Amino acid sequence: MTEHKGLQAWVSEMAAMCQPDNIVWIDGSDAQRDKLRAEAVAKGEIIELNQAKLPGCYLHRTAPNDVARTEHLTYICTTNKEDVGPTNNWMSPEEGYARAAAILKGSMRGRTMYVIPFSLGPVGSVFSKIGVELTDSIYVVLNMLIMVRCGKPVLDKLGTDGEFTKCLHGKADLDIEKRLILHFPEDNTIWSVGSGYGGNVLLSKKCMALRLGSWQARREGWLAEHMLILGVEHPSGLIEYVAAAFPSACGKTNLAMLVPPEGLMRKGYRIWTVGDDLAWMRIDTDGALWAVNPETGFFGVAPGTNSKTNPNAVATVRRETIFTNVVLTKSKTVWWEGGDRDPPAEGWDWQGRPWHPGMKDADGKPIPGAHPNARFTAPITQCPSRTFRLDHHHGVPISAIIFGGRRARLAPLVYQSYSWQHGVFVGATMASERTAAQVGKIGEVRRDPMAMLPFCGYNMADYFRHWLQIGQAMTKPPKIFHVNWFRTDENGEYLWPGYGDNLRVLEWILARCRGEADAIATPIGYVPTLDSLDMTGLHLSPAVLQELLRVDRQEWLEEVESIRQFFDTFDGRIPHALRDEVDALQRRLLT
Ligand code: GTP
Ligand code: SPV
Ligand code: MN
Repeated sequence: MTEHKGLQAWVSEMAAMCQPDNIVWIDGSDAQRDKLRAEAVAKGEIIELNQAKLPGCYLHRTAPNDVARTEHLTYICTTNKEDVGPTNNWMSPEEGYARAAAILKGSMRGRTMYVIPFSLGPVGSVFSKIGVELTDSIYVVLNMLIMVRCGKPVLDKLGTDGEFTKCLHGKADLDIEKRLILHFPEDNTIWSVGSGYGGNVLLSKKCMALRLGSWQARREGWLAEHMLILGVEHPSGLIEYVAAAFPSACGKTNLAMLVPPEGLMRKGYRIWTVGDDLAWMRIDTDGALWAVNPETGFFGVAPGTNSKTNPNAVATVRRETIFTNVVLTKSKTVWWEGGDRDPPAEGWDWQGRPWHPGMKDADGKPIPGAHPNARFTAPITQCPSRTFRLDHHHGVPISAIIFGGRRARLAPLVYQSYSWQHGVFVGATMASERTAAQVGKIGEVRRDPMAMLPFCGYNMADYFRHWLQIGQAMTKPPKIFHVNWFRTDENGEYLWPGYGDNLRVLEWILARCRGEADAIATPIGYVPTLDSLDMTGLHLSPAVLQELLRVDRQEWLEEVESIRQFFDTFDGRIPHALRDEVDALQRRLLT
């Protein structure tokens, strides 16, 4: 399939190590995909769902110990340890290759190795990067065919000597003791072994687009981010785009597919979904920031997805979708907690065990049918709100960058930074509170700068410096904002309705970018005046709105101390400009 000598040699070398029985090149055709589906069904790797109700849909179950990204087994392998900084696990390249090779050696005997050429971004665009993933999992192949552009057009573009990221994935024994997710930025290489879970094995996603992508972005002067991208169409027909970074499980998918609330829908607002997880952004010849979603599919959380919280997602997963770790019903349909219908009277849980609603474990706790991190993989082309600019080589122009976390207190509903430098400070110091579902003290603040804590592949102090430099290189930089949908009252109830109503906040943000909406200058940034948000059709008492927008000086002074401690973990490497911003914030809070 290719005349690329370097690619052929690498495939042979990896095959000599893993020793598969066969090698199959993925061409991206429907015919080959259908054959692989049938083979995976025959082998029990996926289960065919009710084709009358869910055409083209399949169910996959991962190993019970393999249901989420394993950050403690994820390493960046570089010559110098300081290059990866305090937020990454480090290993030397020699040790990384040796340890993974010991597990991979002969691990594909009796199996087939698939070769998947893929492009992140439209094939041939200025943004795009080519990767080739080798894997012994048909589930991975079927997911990749949805998530990224795959096959022959990519090989044609690669030609005889094009550059590509070498991605090797082997399931081996799916043993957590023999699982490693290794990144070699100096060799443009990723090796993942011992896992079958999405974020660990779809190597285009977090491994290439973000961990290696962030290295390439710094070197080449662009940004690789954990952000959704969406367009807001105004009643006038104008479409403006925003990119937003929220940590995992903080609502990127929801915001990306937002449905306008009744009042604003009637005025003529409409949302265009560009992406829900990744954004690659560059400065174009107009001096503005332009973004593409490097992917073509969603790998979204299933539990909690229903016609009220995310009708566009529900419509997207009706066909050609792979469900992972959800409930299987007797009629071969799927169900999850927080879904649309009542649970089935009986079925099989995510591990394939007989399950019925109300089952309790030995401690009397309800046994969920779907795993809390159960996911759907579906093509963006099936999303009713998808953008018409998916394949545009220049991407979309970004008017605003939004950072956000889950904070019961402190952060107001929305505020605007005073400058790009201040905005970088806001992103670098963003935090999200731990939920009961995570280990650690509930409510404790965990810093997750720019929602990239698990995904920035190099020293984050240098990453902040890179962001500052990008700001200086633009003549028309986006404005930077911070949002918080999760502020609560004294009873722990959310003060803001969220979901569709978040459009009211987006509208204020975009109006600020056009220099149109009113704001008050507070110590932390510009906050909306009480009457500057469009509340058509929403009845929220002025007292609640006031509370949502309140800036508490005492709480923020405590935050300043916590930010200083966080910066100290980077051994003096934090850019001076950001230290200046902490000082300036403190000064504004004290005057
Ligand atoms: P990854 O795919 O893991 O990167 O995460 P994501 O950011 O796409 O997260 P997702 O959209 O799956 O997060 C969903 C969670 O956020 C659920 O718990 C939702 O209930 C919650 N959520 C989303 N939007 C809102 C909102 O506007 N208000 C409130 N209160 N909760 C929200
Ligand atoms: C996340 O955890 O942020 C995800 C899912 O989007 S995964 O692809 O597994 O990283
Ligand atoms: Mn994510």
